[in-house]
Amino acid sequence: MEKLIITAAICGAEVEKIHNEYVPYTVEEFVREAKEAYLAGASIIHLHVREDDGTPTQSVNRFEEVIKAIKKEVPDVIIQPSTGGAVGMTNDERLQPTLLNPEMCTLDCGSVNFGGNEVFINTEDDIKYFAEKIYSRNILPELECFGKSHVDQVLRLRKKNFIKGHMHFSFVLGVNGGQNGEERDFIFLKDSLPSEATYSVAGIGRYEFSLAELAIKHGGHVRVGLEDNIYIEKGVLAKGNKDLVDKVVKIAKQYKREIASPKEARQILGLKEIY
Ligand code: KMH
Ligand code: ZN
Repeated sequence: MEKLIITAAICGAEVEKIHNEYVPYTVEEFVREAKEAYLAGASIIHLHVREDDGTPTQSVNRFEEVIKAIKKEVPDVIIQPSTGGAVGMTNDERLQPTLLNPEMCTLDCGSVNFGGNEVFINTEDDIKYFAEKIYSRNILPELECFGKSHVDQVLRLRKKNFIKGHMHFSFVLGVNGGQNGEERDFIFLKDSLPSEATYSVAGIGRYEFSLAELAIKHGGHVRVGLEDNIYIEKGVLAKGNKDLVDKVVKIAKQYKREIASPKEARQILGLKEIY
């Protein structure tokens, strides 16, 4: 089996320090969380940024500041900025970090009730607009799917050539409003992909480690992090993103799945070798 790519989603736009004190807000905190996750085995950092007071922002200047500081400490890690941002942001606001030409970024592939009563809007025209900007900046999109209808949307857009090149999916399962993250949900989604595609799973809350284990067993890749889940086990808060990555590495060892370095992750995803 391919080596395992671990993505650390270190911050998100919703979780706050009142939920887990290790959620990063300041540049120093971002560097700490990214570096420790990398040292634990993460080759990709899925990145949202915040103002120092915790307010989510898609400001290109803030992304630049945080990415530069992380890269100074861990130059070879793959940075994957979010273009999802937070619910309610405009498309151009969300797209700002792509102006920095990162290697990867997310592309959200459908709308979903988010956390119950909010709606995370990604219409077909929105997806086409994001895709056009992302490909024109030579960025590999991670195709974020909150359910099966989003996978179907990607495959329809692929036929019309709006989605190009290597397809790397991320199944984000367990959002209140999206698809659940039970084994049958996972199997349904992974079996819907063309054989040449790669995928990662991000289980929200209680689904984080059960989905990680399924992906490890079936040859997929894994995302964990405080964006998705703040607990290392039921009722016990994780002491930072590294705890969550450590736990995935332990599960991978049980299945004899080796962990991919950033260089190996680039090979698997078809990214240019820049280190
Ligand atoms: N914060 C969510 C509304 C992404 O990063 O692309 C969207 C999100 C998806 O987190
Ligand atoms: Zn995100």
